[in-house]
Amino acid sequence: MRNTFMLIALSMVLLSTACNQKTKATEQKDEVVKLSDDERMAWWRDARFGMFIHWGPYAVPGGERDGQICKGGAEWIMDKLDYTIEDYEKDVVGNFNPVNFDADAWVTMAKNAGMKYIVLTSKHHDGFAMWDSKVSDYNIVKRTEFGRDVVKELAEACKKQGIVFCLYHSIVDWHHPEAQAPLYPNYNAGQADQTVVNPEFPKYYENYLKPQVVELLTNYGDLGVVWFDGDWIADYTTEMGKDFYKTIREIQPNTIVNNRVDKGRMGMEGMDMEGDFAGDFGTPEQEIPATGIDSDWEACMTMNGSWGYKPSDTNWKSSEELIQNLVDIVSKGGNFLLNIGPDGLGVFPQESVERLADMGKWTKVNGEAIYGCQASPVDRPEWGRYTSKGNVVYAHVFDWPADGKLMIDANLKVQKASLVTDGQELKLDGATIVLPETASDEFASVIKLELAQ
Ligand code: H79
Repeated sequence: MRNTFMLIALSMVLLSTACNQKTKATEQKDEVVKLSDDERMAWWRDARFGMFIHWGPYAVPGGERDGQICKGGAEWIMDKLDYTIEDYEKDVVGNFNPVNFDADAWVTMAKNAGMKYIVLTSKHHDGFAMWDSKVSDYNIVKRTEFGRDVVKELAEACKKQGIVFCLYHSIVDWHHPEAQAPLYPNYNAGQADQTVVNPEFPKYYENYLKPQVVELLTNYGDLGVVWFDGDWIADYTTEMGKDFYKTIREIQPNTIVNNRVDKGRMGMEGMDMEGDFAGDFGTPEQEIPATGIDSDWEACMTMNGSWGYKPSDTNWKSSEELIQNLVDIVSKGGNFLLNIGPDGLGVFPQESVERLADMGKWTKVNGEAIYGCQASPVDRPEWGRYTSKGNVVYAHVFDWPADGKLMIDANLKVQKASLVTDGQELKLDGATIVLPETASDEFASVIKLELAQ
């Protein structure tokens, strides 16, 4: 009885802080309820599936300049195809006029796909701000004919549709004079040669990078996550990282910050090495860890090979692969942040729209086996993956057995098995489940296993 009461009270606190933090913060500054780390992470751990959006002026050239196509991500075109700052401002920023941008439509597509949060690039390595910044006029409102505040429009659309709004922000800046260019042989020197030191960088950190993030934390309501990138440059230090993390949590105590705010990350694998580093979750990029990890993590991934819009890259992952990636990630205790690179007019590529729709169809039916689920309690089976929730284990069958017999891990004491698709109960024969002839889902068929108490 007492426990039930505590649970209800806790849910109310969680709900009210999630919904009203801004109101409270603006009306009665000292009344923001500071959550414990587990309470603060609760929505994110339940959400499991989010949308990454890489969008900026680089969407205009889409990875191509004078017939040349840049290698890798098209958001790197300024560096990869050697734009001067002046040429980038003129040819790329100068032609950015995304008249078809529709924040509500974007958020609806994320929501219908089953995604629970959106992470938008407020600034990528090119240094261009996608909001009406007072710190610098190198931003979408002051420098484009378009003139609209994209961060604001998306923040509002997310709030309206019940999606958690989050921002990606790059520490690297190829436009700010104190962050790089005149001091380095090329924009990327700080990455290639870790011995190059830029004595001006601390000024950029204090007077530009930090104030811009403070602006975003102050003027756009609650941010679910602040997602940093560019942590690898030698000029950025662990002292800055710890100061940044502290500053952010002072303004929004319940926000979540990724581990790239500090210097603990071990390469693309994304998890922190041993040591005292700031950050709330690990960030494997374009890869899924081989086994489960017993701490918070989120794998980010593209649908083709590029984060920014790149029509020349037609190497799209199939809907099946993307759905199975989501299942694989949740079976290992992680979140899936799946990227979209809208084009220069503000439209999602058709290939992405189709894949989002397929994922939506799947999550609508099988969402109970994803949201609020934890890692598999047993080793991964040959035919697919397991996820778990309390006393239930979900078997996600990727390869439907031809003989109609599904071998279940002997450590699972299954009392009842049923198809998630239609609730149909399945016959149990020891550690074997007797299946219908055809798979219940074309991508991943889910069987609910209720365990003995
Ligand atoms: O925004 C997208 C990319 O543009 C950005 N991250 C995603 C989310 C990105 N920037 N650079 N990279 C990805 C690749 C960088 C790789 C390296 Fe390193 C940086 C190689 C050496 C320094 C990471 C840190 C791997 C080793 C150390």
